[in-house]
Amino acid sequence: MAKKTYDLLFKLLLIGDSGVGKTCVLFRFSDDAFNTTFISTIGIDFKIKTVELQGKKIKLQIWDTAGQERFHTITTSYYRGAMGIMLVYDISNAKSFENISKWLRNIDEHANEDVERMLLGNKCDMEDKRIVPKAKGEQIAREHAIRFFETSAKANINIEKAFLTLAEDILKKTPVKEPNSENVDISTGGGVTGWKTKCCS
Ligand SMILES: Nc1nc2c(ncn2[C@@H]2O[C@H](COP(=O)(O)OP(=O)(O)OP(=O)(O)O)[C@@H](O)[C@H]2O)c(=O)[nH]1
Ligand SMILES: *[C@@H]1O[C@H](CO)[C@@H](O)[C@H](O)[C@H]1NC(C)=O
Ligand SMILES: [Mg+2]
Repeated sequence: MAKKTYDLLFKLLLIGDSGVGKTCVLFRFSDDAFNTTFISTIGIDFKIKTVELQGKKIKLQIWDTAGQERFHTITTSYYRGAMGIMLVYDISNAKSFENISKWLRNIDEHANEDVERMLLGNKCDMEDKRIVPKAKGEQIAREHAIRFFETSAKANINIEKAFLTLAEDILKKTPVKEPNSENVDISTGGGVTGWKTKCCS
């Protein structure tokens, strides 16, 4: 049997208004690149990136949703499977920040109760165009007891840190499994071989 190339699979989701930079944030993380052309996401897309945390190879499957209202039905159907959700606004766009409370309600309605949430104020490279003070972002994050970073996909600020922190927070909540069982598929709970004999004797 072929060995798996990772120990855990985490499913993450990016949400927020159209144009705040969700696709760029993900592209910076997955390909370390940036594009100034705005190509609005149609429906949903995803990228894969494997990271190593606490000696574990963690495969991140990151779903990038379209912010446009007309895709709402399809995008909200992806909330349920997410273990972590990044909620993004644009520090130069007041409306995208006002809409954060709407997106938080969407999470409450459609995601798992124990989903790990994170707030990102993106485009922090545009200090001259800033409308939303950093303190406002910090405040709403505090009110909802979630983490907050200001990021820039363009200038590569806090992008990797945000993803790794979210993955780490999910890892902290993940039950610890028997070590030294590299042939055991611990990501799905299905097709498990040898787990019972190792764990419960
Ligand atoms: N200055 C600056 N521009 C950015 C940044 N991130 C994204 N942009 C620009 O913002 C525009 C929108 O970025 P996207 O990533 O496509 O936005 P989105 O949130 O995926 O939009 P939808 O797919 O429609 O929901 C593009 O023109 C990007 O180049 C950033 O960190 N700084
Ligand atoms: C904020 O949400 C409203 C209602 O869903 C939507 O019509 C509007 O386009 C959103 N704002 C932005 C900047 O996308
Ligand atoms: Mg997009």
